[in-house]
Amino acid sequence: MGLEDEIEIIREEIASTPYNKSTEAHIGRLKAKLAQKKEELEKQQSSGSGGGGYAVPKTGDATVALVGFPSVGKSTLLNAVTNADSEVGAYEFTTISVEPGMMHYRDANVQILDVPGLIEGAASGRGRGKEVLSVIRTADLLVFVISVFEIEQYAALREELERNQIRLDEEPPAVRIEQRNQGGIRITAAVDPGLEEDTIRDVLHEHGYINAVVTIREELSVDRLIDAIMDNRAYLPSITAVNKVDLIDPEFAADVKQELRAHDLDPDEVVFISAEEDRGIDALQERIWEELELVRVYLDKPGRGVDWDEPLVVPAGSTIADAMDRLGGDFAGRFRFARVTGESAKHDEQQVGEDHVLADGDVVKFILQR
Ligand SMILES: Nc1nc2c(ncn2[C@@H]2O[C@H](COP(=O)(O)OP(=O)(O)OP(=O)(O)O)[C@@H](O)[C@H]2O)c(=O)[nH]1
Ligand SMILES: [Mg+2]
Repeated sequence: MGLEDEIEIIREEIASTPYNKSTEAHIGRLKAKLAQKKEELEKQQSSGSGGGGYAVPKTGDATVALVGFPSVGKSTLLNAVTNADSEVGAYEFTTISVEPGMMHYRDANVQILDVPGLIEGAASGRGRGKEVLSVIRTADLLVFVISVFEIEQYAALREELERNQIRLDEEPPAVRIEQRNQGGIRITAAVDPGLEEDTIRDVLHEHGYINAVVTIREELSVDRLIDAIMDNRAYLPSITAVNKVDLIDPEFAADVKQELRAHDLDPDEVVFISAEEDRGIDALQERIWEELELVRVYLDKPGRGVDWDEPLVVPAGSTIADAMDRLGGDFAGRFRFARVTGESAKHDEQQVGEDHVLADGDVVKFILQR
């Protein structure tokens, strides 16, 4: 029996088992087994296909992937938000490889990747799905691009990614698993974990854990527990751009909104655009910027003053130490303190240490040992 058949049999058993307290542990074991088998299958397939050709080097301060079916307008959008010159065509699969572009926005450089149409069935290794998915995983933000006439595609896109271990708009599970040499599986939960201890133990056993300390800080489902155990999950935020609004008569706007709600999209959350007519592009760029949660730090360089053109761009929550990491060189070893002016500082030129958390627009002067 091949792996595919084994997977199908486990799937069927899960589907035909009613879920309740007495079957929870059993279902947990089945789901854990399923996750393992799927991973095995994935390994088999990727070793055969050779891969390659889709590794896009990350450049800039953050990377955004445009994800959508063929012909929804991804290439047109890429051209509208960046300085790239991506191939645009009126037929499907004109984008034969990932097209990168750079979006300059608010003094930051955001790499935008136009990935080829993510087709249904890609998960099973057909088409270019695997390569496309591997590029998507490395992004910091996904922009789903759908046409105003094909809103139903949104669910298919999300399902495709979900099936491929890309978790959208959710935090990684607040679960820590530490291997031990003895003592069996011990569970500490800061909150009600939502699962029976036996279920948690069985799922971990199924994944090969014999001795471990499991710390749980959220209410879990079996699926979330498995996500916590597997280290191949990607957790990505997403936004949705609804394109080709120029083709919609204003009197149908209400229908479009209803259609969006019917497909689990909040009309107030999506960004309406016309990539072709350059409408809504500014708003989309602003949303991308907001979702990336970046912080611009302007460096006051000795003898040269503040560089207002090219800030250091770091994720929100970054500290002075993180900023030095980003700058590289032998900064950290010579660091004495920094002077910060801006939102994060109590007053101008506040003297701070490595742990100081930076805010957008801060001006920083590093004081180093000579
Ligand atoms: N009316 C209108 N047409 C658009 C808009 N955006 C794109 N198009 C057209 O839609 C067609 C497909 O656009 P592309 O940008 O090539 O679409 P794509 O998503 O890159 O397609 P693939 O590369 O095949 O995946 C082209 O004829 C575009 O001119 C828009 O906002 N309004
Ligand atoms: Mg294209």
